[in-house]
Amino acid sequence: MRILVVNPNTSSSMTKSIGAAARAAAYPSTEIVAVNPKSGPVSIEGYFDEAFAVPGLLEEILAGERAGAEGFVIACFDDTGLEAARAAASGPVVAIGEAAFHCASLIAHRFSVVTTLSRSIAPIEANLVKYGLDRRCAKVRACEVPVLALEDPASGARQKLSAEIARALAEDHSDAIVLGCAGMAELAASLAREHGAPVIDGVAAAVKLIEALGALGLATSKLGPYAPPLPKRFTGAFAAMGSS
Ligand code: 5HY
Repeated sequence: MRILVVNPNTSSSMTKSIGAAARAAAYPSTEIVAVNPKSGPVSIEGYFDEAFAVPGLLEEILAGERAGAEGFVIACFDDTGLEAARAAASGPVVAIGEAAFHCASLIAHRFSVVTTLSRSIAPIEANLVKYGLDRRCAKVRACEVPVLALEDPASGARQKLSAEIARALAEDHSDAIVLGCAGMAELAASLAREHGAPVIDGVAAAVKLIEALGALGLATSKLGPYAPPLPKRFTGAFAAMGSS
């Protein structure tokens, strides 16, 4: 199976670490192709960045579809452009937030999410309500580490993240932790050992769910809101996205 993993921000170094985490989780027979758009924000922190990341994400999804990708992972924790991507692609599309929430709810009574900055909390809380999983989430917290600081070992990011996880386990009565950023993927295993609790990374969770859907022969239903976009003219900067 070929899975396209799209990092919706334009940080190629982050795409590299996300691709590595996806390959580490995938079956050997699964081909992982990790990409990011050329245009858009270098990191996504809040609604404004998210809005500008969507067109680039959809361009990558459509290019992946033309290149034969059979499954798609949206590797940004606010599940950037998920519904539009499901309309655009024929194969299954799973976003890392949704994947992590579902996996957490299968192995824990309640989970806490630890994301980057406070401005990222509201979009995540809105997604939990949209997915009907808000009752399983004890709290969405921020460790106040900017997304790109996660890549800098000298930033103290891991310590701040670990300290917020300790507070979540002590105060939220949750019995699992969900990492709230794709840039945290490679820290999941060591943080789980350190805290003696399940720590879930959405990148790995999404790859395994796409493989499972593939094995079940399931793809996005095209009977309802995820039906292919209607052919129409697009104008200006997005003229290429349209079809007559
Ligand atoms: C992410 N931003 O996973 C989100 C995390 C966040 O660029 N990749 C990003 O803070 O919303």
